[in-house]
Amino acid sequence: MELWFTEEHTDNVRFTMKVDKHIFSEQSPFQRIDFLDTYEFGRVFALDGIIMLTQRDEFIYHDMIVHVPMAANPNIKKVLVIGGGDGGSVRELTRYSTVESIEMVEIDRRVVECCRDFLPQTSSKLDDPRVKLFYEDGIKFISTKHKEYDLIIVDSTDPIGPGEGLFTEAFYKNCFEALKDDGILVNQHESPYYENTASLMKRTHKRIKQFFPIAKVYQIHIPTYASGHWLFGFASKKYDPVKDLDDKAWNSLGLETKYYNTELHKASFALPNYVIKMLEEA
Ligand code: AAT
Repeated sequence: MELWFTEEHTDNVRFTMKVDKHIFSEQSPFQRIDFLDTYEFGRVFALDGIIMLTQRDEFIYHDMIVHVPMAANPNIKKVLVIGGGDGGSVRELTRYSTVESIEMVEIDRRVVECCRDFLPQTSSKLDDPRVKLFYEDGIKFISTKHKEYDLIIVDSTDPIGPGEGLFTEAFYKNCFEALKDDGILVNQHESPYYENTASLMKRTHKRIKQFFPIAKVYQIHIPTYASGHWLFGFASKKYDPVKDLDDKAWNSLGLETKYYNTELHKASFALPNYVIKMLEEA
């Protein structure tokens, strides 16, 4: 018998992939955790039936959530990752010898434990000596911080379930407080394409731009996320992600990346007209 995994992208659209093997399922105190091996995308990690990452296309997400801010300010030393329990963002951050401290706040300890068991591809650098793990709600964690971080990466689930508070005004205000005077906030910013996520992405932009003098979005192409067209937010107190990009400085680091390059960095901030309009209306 054939086994297929289906995610509902909208009430009228479904995305289905053929499963080679069911690996693991568990209901944690926060969410349902699943790991599956698929023919096309390798190992798939899902929370509450929504794909968080797949082995084949996670490089796109993690390259772009990390290397874009790191190239915009080469002096980033202290980083906070909120969510991201699979370890993919941390893995990319550890490649910079200039980064001195990486704190990761993941609400669900079981996500980290399961990814250590079933996803070494992303979790392998969680034991780097610069990394400190906290199993707490990121919303609460950030509320007591003041001018501590050069970069905050919000690598979160969608705003349904435990990730909901990571998309609120109060949370973005606290991120602003927690960042140094030249700090950068990058966040998972939903998709502009289908109405269900487009409304979330507009609302998110509206909330972030209230607090940050520079608030932009940039795009990535992820085959396994709804519509394949996804956005990250880049909010900053000082650095403009395109004008302040020092191509030469980043390229001289000699980091090998499968998706990111400095030309794509600039190009990813060029948006389709319908997305520009949505952001203007937000
Ligand atoms: N690296 C890509 C994977 C993710 S997973 C996002 C993580 O955020 C999950 O492990 C979840 O447990 C954690 N999380 C959710 N809410 C909170 C919170 N309040 N505090 C800390 N961690 C939290 C991102 C996938 C994006 C999917 C887009 N469709």
